[in-house]
Amino acid sequence: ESGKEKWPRGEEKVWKEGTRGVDTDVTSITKSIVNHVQTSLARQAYNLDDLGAYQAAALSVRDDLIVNWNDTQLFYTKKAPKRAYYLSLEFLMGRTFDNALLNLGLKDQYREGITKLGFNMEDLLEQERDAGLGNGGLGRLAACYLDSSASQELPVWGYGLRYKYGIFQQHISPEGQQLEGPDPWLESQNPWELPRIDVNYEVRFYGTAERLEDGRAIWHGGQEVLAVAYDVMVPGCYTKNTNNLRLWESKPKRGFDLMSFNAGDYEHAVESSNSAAAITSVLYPNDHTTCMFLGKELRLKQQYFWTAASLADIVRRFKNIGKPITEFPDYVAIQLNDTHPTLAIPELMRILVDEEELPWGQAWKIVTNTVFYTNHTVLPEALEKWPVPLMENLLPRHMQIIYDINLYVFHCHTMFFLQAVERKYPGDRERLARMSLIEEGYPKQVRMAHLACIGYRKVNGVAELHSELVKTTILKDFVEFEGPSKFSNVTNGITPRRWLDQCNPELSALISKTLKVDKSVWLKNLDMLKKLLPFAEDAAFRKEWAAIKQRNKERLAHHVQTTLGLTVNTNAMFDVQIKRLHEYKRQTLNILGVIHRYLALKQMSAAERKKVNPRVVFFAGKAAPGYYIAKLTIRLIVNAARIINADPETRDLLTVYFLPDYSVSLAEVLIPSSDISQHISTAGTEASGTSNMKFCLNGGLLVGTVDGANIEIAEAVGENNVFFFGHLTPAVEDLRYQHTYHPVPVEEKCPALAKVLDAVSGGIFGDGSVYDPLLNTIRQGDYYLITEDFDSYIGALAMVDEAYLNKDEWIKKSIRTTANMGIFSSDRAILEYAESFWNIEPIKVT
Ligand code: B1H
Repeated sequence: ESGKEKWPRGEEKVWKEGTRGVDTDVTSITKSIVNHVQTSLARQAYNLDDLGAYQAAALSVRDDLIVNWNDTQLFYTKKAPKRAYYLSLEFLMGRTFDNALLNLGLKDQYREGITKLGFNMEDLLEQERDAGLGNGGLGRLAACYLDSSASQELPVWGYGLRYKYGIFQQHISPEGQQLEGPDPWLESQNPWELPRIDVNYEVRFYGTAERLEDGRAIWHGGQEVLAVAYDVMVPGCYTKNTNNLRLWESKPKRGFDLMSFNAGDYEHAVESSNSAAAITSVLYPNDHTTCMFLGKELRLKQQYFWTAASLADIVRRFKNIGKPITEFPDYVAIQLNDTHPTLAIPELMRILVDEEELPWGQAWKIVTNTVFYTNHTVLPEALEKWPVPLMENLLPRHMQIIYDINLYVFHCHTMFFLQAVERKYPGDRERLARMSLIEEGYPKQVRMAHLACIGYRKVNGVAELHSELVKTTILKDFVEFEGPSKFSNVTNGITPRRWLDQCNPELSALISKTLKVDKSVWLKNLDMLKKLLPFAEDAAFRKEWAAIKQRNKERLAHHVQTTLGLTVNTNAMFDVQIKRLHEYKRQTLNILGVIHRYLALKQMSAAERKKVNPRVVFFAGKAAPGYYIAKLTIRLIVNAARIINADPETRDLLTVYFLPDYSVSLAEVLIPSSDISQHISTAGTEASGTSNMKFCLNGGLLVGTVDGANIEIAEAVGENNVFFFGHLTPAVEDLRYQHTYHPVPVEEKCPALAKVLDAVSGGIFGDGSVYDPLLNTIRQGDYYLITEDFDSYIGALAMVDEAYLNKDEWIKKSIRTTANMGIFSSDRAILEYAESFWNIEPIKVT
């Protein structure tokens, strides 16, 4: 008897008989779908459309996920291992249905069942709306890491916000202007989440913090808001392990503020319930642009609401284990995705000091052993700073704690922070001012990255070059002060499940067939792709490889035809740049290069044109709604495309498309079709980039600057398989200095570019003056060094054309690129976090 657990309730046999498993045969699957059509949707075969069929099929898959999710959570609770929590304000999940089917290994069975029910799988997949709860790379990285954690059977949960509106929908006006529309993605039911009304916490804002004699404080008054949990199931690939992404929704604590209701102030009562709901209403679409923090109280509210609810939940789950609070770091690791959740530091201090009544030093030790910080950018405008008056008003207790950390924290458990700095660098007032958590000024501001840097156990960048830059630029003082051991690198990764198996099923099948290995194996051991290398020499294999690329191009062309009504030349080279619009990413360089090509084509004789390699250039990406220059770049692309595509002399050789409303799902169609993709940021500005990895994994070649993860990709695939150009990072600072203090006119610096600028200003794409503000950023100052890199950029594209002439060699390059991309699997990245930071281990759910 002993050792065997007691059944908790009722008759064990009856419970066991009632337990549902995962349906794996086609008959059970169709039965389950029909059942959902009839009971969950209350519909029949007579009145079922694609959307209804998708919903029923999704509910059926959801049942399977819930079975695995439930078993996983019970298993984790019983084993009580150390867990890691990934706090991210963004999770750019995209669609779930296809991913879940593939990870469960049920796609073929579902396809058969759906066909039998008279529907088409591809049509149903198109019914799902993207979960667009992120801006770009940072949010998609979080989603890839969740997939990898589950697939590698790591006990990791994500924490984020359940925005009612995801990233805005982008429309393009007839004039070529970006217009923003809301993204009410929850309007049709979301089958992938479980509302957990019973899991909720109260979160306080405003009020007053009264210090007590013993160092604690009482925070009272103000406004209380309720955080309610919604759990999103995250299935691992070919494993039962199904992790959890917990998203918080804000609700008024009481539907109405009864006091003001009784006082006859109905309007105010309704207002308070509105403002509570507003917290998780909409994702901020600003990416890393300026003015992110100016007066954005709601954004700070989002950040605190989410960190407070998440920490309360983490502490509660830890307490259930029954260990003393001092052992918190042995059971919990918290990874902060950028500085957005830095309030976790003062909040955990508040919990430990004010609620758990620990002495300050002990609390600080726990915090600094639990929390890890990933930096994603060195662009100065993206470093978070919050005005002290705003913070003092909204979070009075946290402001006290931040001041205390600055002045009184026992740094390295021996000294106060600023005092320690002072002792190490006597009399160096400037350094003290530079390092302080508070930036002097009107108003004073809290520097979140500095708080992150002293409150965290490890700080990492996201690619080798970027991690070096973090150490030598923005956090230099801290590295000098503490030594380099706290600062490290984990190069980003991408999940090969979505970014190869799901988006490029034919290539995935070819790889399995060629390696004679089931995809469930190589998709989780991506280094096995290396075994493709010898097949680059195999002509039959190359033929299959090229045919798949061609069919992927046709799939994209079909998509463009059906969504935009445009016909794409699939005999051309496909050249793709898809990412947020930002000056540092230099879409402007790309479009000016396109115009340069167009002008050159116009100059050619018919005979010369015959030798030209046809090219189709795709752009997609959103601009922050307030980012004027980025929006103007879109306008230039759209209007240039209109003229170029309509030119009968050149249109067989060059066409340009701006595909509106870029999303994860659109990326899944674009990426497998590319021959080349462009990652052309000014050296030292793109921390990593992750789409570069996705293109290369799918056998697209990279055109890029020596920046971010491009460098490591080139190391992995061989420099002869990438097209590099442009100045290197160490030159950038000097060049900028020259442009500011010894400017040379574009006509002299880069005549080829000057001609292009003149053509645009001269009006070949309509009123040229419209683009003056954009072109002037190049003519004057040229902060992102377009004039410096233009000639070598055009040179790199010429090398691309030349290399493409030899189709056989080109395909070899493509195969070798894919074969060497294994290390960019997010499985590798997440295991690095697990082993070197979090100290957690895989546990397989049985
Ligand atoms: C990245 C951001 C970012 N870096 C602030 N920083 C945001 C900053 O809304 N905000 O406040 C949103 C996003 N995003 C990207 O992270 C880098 O630019 C990429 O180079 C990198 O690949 C990606 C993932 O590490």
